[in-house]
Amino acid sequence: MNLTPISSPSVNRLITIGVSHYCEKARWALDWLEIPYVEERRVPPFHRSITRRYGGSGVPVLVTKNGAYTDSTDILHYGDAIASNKRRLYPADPQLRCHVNDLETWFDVRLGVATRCWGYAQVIDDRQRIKQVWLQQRSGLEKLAFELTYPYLRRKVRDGYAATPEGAARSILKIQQIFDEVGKWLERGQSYLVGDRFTAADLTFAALAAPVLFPPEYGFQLTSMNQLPDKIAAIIQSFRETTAGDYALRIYREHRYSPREKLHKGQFELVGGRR
Ligand SMILES: N[C@@H](CCC(=O)N[C@@H](CS)C(=O)NCC(=O)O)C(=O)O
Repeated sequence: MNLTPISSPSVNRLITIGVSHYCEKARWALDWLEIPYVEERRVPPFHRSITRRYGGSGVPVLVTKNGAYTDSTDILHYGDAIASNKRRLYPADPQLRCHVNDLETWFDVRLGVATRCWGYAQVIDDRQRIKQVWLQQRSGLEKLAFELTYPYLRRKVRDGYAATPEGAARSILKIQQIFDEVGKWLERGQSYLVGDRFTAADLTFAALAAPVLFPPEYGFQLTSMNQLPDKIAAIIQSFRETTAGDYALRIYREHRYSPREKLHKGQFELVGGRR
């Protein structure tokens, strides 16, 4: 686990790129565990001037009074260890815990990388659409910096994430394989991936699958389905209709916001007090 000592902030700070699904994973976990934090959204590549201060490069980074966590999995483990509510993301049983850890790593390394590649391949060459994705509610200065650096950013994303038509085609196959595998487990009749309750494995699958599902409860405003180009909407619809896609959307509906937050936000119904 990466933990960088720092001077103590009065409130936890979550540094993110708002749209990032790894950031969504961390944001969801903190919401679920009811750990207070303030999200600080940055526009790439300007997040780096902050994340580097804490010993990381990418996002999410969680800055706490105990130090800074520079990886989503570390953030989940930290949150789980300090949460005062009873909603643990990792089972106490060593065998189940080990299974959750293995699935989380698999989704982090395979699914998250593939869905990001596919997602960026759809938008990175379209200056207006990438602006909608990156510049929501950002300052004039960041908008100006984006305009000046877009050609550089575009190249970085294309090269760094293989976000090209060929990369996207390869990624779709990988995503389908993972969805098929997860679908097979679920078709045995289980409601969750490990044991009989919601864990970090379910959260990670749903968050990292989000770029091909567009869940309405995603913790950052995504383009609505009817504003997406038909070709992209059709791909998303086909993933939504799979067993694994349907399960991830249910996990979002039932577990993305705590009942208290649902009431507070006023826009989500309380689902029978179910966690
Ligand atoms: N394994 C890392 C992956 C995080 C990651 O890939 N973050 C991307 C955003 S999706 C990022 O920060 N990219 C910009 C950069 O690396 O500077 C985690 O789970 O936190």
